[in-house]
Amino acid sequence: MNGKFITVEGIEGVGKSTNITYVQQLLEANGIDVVLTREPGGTPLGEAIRALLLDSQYTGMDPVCELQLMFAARAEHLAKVIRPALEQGRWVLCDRFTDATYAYQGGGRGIDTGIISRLEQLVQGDFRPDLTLLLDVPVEVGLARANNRSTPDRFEQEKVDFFERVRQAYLDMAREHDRRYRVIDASQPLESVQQQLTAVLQKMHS
Ligand code: Z5A
Repeated sequence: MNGKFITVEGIEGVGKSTNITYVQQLLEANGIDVVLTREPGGTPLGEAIRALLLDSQYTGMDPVCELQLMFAARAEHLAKVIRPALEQGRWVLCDRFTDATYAYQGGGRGIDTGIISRLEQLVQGDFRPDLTLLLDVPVEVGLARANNRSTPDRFEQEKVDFFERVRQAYLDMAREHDRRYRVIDASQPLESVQQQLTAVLQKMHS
């Protein structure tokens, strides 16, 4: 595959949505053809699964059900959007991917990472992102930013200790996969966050 696959990760309210558009514009300004997408979602079927996953009506959803819905949406997304775009030489910029499953279903819900890894192998084989941008903030900062918004979805109703485990799982993955990950200090003002992102991306396509 010729294109590059970049994922953006972090706990709730870190500023993924705010910054992913900035990253897209930066790449496009350098003549790169970018497909912006997200997980769970990114296809009609994936978006229908996303609606189920976020619906507060299903509070208390069984963690293994949740895990399998994440990978079901991902299989469709890979087949219909991600792999075809990369094969055409386009770059895919994705708001969350499998690392979110390790962080939320593994770290947050406590599902054994060996089980997640088996599903990852089934759905993706050896396919992994070329670059993962981890926007990192202390949990209280992320939650304070997110709380300024509308009605909380099923994940946003979780307690602080859930998000502490999610954040720790991300930081552990960043250490383990340090060639793929770049950790961005997203607690800084937006201008500084975007300077950090620019520095990382300039290195990538220079
Ligand atoms: N999930 C999962 O469990 N397993 C999986 O495998 C996958 C996902 C793929 C939906 O994801 C949920 O799915 C997610 C994990 C789960 N749930 N949670 N939590 P999502 O990515 O769609 O939802 P999200 O994490 O809740 O995203 P978000 O709430 O939209 O957050 P964000 O995009 O990171 O934040 P934002 O909207 O860009 O910024 C929040 C506010 O902060 C906003 O007012 C900004 O203006 C402000 N902001 C941003 N940056 C700054 C700085 N630097 N300074 C000051 N203020 C700032």
